[in-house]
Amino acid sequence: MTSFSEFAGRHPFLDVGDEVAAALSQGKAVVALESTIISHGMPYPQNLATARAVEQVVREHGAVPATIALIRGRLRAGLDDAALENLARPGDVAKASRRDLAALIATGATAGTTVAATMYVAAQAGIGVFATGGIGGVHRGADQTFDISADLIELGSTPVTVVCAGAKSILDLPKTLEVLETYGVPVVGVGTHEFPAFFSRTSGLPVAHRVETAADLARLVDAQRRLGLAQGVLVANPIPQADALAPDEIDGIIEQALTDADGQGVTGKDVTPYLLARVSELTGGRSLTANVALIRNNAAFAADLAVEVAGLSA
Ligand code: PSU
Ligand code: MN
Repeated sequence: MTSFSEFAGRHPFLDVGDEVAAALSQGKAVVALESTIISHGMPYPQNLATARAVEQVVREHGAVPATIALIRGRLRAGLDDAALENLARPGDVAKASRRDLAALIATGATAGTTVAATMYVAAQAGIGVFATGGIGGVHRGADQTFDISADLIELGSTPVTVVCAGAKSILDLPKTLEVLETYGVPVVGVGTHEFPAFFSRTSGLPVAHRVETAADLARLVDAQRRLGLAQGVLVANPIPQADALAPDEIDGIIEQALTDADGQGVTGKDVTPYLLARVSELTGGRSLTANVALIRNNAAFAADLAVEVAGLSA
């Protein structure tokens, strides 16, 4: 990635990779991918293998991947392999949500971007579809801690469609859905009327809207855009049946991880990474296998969606 296209100059801190810029200027399908999942969501080297595999899945489904991160003080949409490796290797990589961007840019830092920060960058670059694993949400005990992920506020204010597998039950899922409703975010189930719980396909919690195909969803996304609404669309795509974990298997492990986080006094932005790592440890890697499978599944569906959306505006 040596030269940057027409986007250079439009945004003072954003570089869009050549392939991504070319696809955008030709109205072709592009899928944004986040990078906190690489830097803080999975262990090395599985994180690097997954980051590469997810880009490949997006390509196989006819779209161009745009992994987004902060690299030495510059926001980037579209990473080369050296940048992916830099984010994946244990080292001096920060976690950037929206509130961290200015400070990290000012110090020339390298960071994985959360769903919130990635949505901001995607919107700035003109990318409308974004795939991830799970979003942040309202933490359990939020009535005391007020720990509510900035991902939810971003979904309420930035018009990007985010394909996820629901949210992990490390979070308070009913409160997460309530906050999304308050912020006016459409939550759409893919082939389901239930909000999936990341490792499992069901949570017992209904979602307001359901689609069966990427083509159906493209019409919804197009209507949201033409309405001029500022909100994103949250797409809840359940983990494939074959990869799902039994809820009673994972529930006890999540309880244990939450107790451990409490005991260790973990707070603020460290809570989510701590819980993710602890759940992975306690399942002996079974959760990691499920995590990889659902991300690939989301990347495939997001690419199909981006192709459909591109077809609508062609
Ligand atoms: N949930 C997951 N995997 C992840 C994350 C959340 O199952 O990797 C990451 C995402 O990048 C998400 C971020 O945007 O954690 C949320 O962090 P916080 O709760 O601090 O807002
Ligand atoms: Mn938090």
